[in-house]
Amino acid sequence: MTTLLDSDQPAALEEVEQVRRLVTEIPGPRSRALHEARQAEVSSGFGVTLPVFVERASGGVLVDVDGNQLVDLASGIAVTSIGASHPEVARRVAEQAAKVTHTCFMVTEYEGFVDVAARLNRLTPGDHAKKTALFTTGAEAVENAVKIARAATGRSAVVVLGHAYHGRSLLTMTMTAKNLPYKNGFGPFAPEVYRVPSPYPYRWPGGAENAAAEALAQLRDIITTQIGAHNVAAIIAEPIQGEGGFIVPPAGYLAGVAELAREHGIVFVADEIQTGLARTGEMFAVDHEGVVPDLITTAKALGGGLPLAAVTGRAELMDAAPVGGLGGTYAGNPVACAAAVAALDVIENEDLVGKARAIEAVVRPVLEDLLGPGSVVGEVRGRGAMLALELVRPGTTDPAPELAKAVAAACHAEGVVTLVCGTYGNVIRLLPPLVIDHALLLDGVGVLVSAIQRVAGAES
Ligand code: PLZ
Repeated sequence: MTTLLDSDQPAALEEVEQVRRLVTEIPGPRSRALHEARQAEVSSGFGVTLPVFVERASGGVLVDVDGNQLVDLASGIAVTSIGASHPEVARRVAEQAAKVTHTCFMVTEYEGFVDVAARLNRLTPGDHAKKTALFTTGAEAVENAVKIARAATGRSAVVVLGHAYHGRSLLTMTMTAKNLPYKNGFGPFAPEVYRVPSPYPYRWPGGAENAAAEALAQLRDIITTQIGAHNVAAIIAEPIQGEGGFIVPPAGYLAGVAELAREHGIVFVADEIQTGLARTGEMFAVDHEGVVPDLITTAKALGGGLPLAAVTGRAELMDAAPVGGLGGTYAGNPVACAAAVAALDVIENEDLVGKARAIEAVVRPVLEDLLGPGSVVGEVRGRGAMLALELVRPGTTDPAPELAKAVAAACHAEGVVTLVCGTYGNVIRLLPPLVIDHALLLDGVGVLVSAIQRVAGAES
């Protein structure tokens, strides 16, 4: 029998030509049949952006069961930053799985867990002493950051932003801003979660240029007069808001939050689950502003496609929970840790920070060409390989979610996987693998641009 380890050219490692190629309509007949079968077996609570069944993937291409090759501008929501099924991840996962798949780190230890922790302690901003705790999903990392902040401060209140997304568990959906589809019908919610306005420059009532100062004044006011600063354990913010619409905070906002937190002994947590590990053209999005959070949550790109999440931060905070207070059966699973070591090697050795910047340099001008008076594109924003277009009714800032839906559907029909996000459902976001071939990237973006032009034409 041939295994992945002793074959010269294992199927999973075969190169997929980095081109878009459609051989059927999208979704094709086999995908449609499988999707129908799925309807009978799988909870309809799971939505799907594009009902295509993927058989394999490589770099920036997804190959479906009908043999179509799709351009991946989503990376499974910012996960496969190093490219889909990276050969180095496949190799180390196979090696690790052949040795030991699971012990539970709380029962007996293994090196991979410590290796990943050490890498994150070194990579994250700040030269203070740091420690890391590993978990499985992003929501768990956020929950544990809150537990750690509460244990360290002896306080209970948690401050989050408008447009925030932090997960789907009880605490993290409470922290998430948007009702539908994340919260509706799932309450009652967790107590002691307080929301402050997010400085959304494009939509800030006082104008983008005043957003940072005014939002900071509101944050200070709410914390001191409504909650009581002495009751606040943590302020948690995504340094670029992801699901909420790729909202880049105005310059100075994050630094102001960090300063306010320091002033009052509040733990400042940066949720870098979507933005972290090279995605935005810095190793962490807070690095764009030189801000050093007390705790940072990571997941997604960390595991190179396997489920792994982390909380990294000041050693004295990370040690505040009692022994046995943190953990989980699968937390920091050895196979996921092996994948993470491979992913971190690729991120560091292949200059994925530089690659994210190169993607912005190539894509941003193409997207900005769509701006102008009367355009359906109200704003182009984001950083690095986390870029987005906010679609509006021409001549206004009124959100146009149905246009975003139509544009995404047109892209999907032509084999380009794009995602919609935003509180108003009107933002098209691009999250390509950072290693994507530029010809493939421009092909995908070209399809997006013509879809927008078509939809805009129909609109006017
Ligand atoms: N924090 C900033 O972006 C996950 C959500 C997909 P999990 N974003 C994708 C969906 O609709 O469920 C995310 C994030 C930020 C936390 C999370 C949660 O990470 O691994 O999905 O739990």
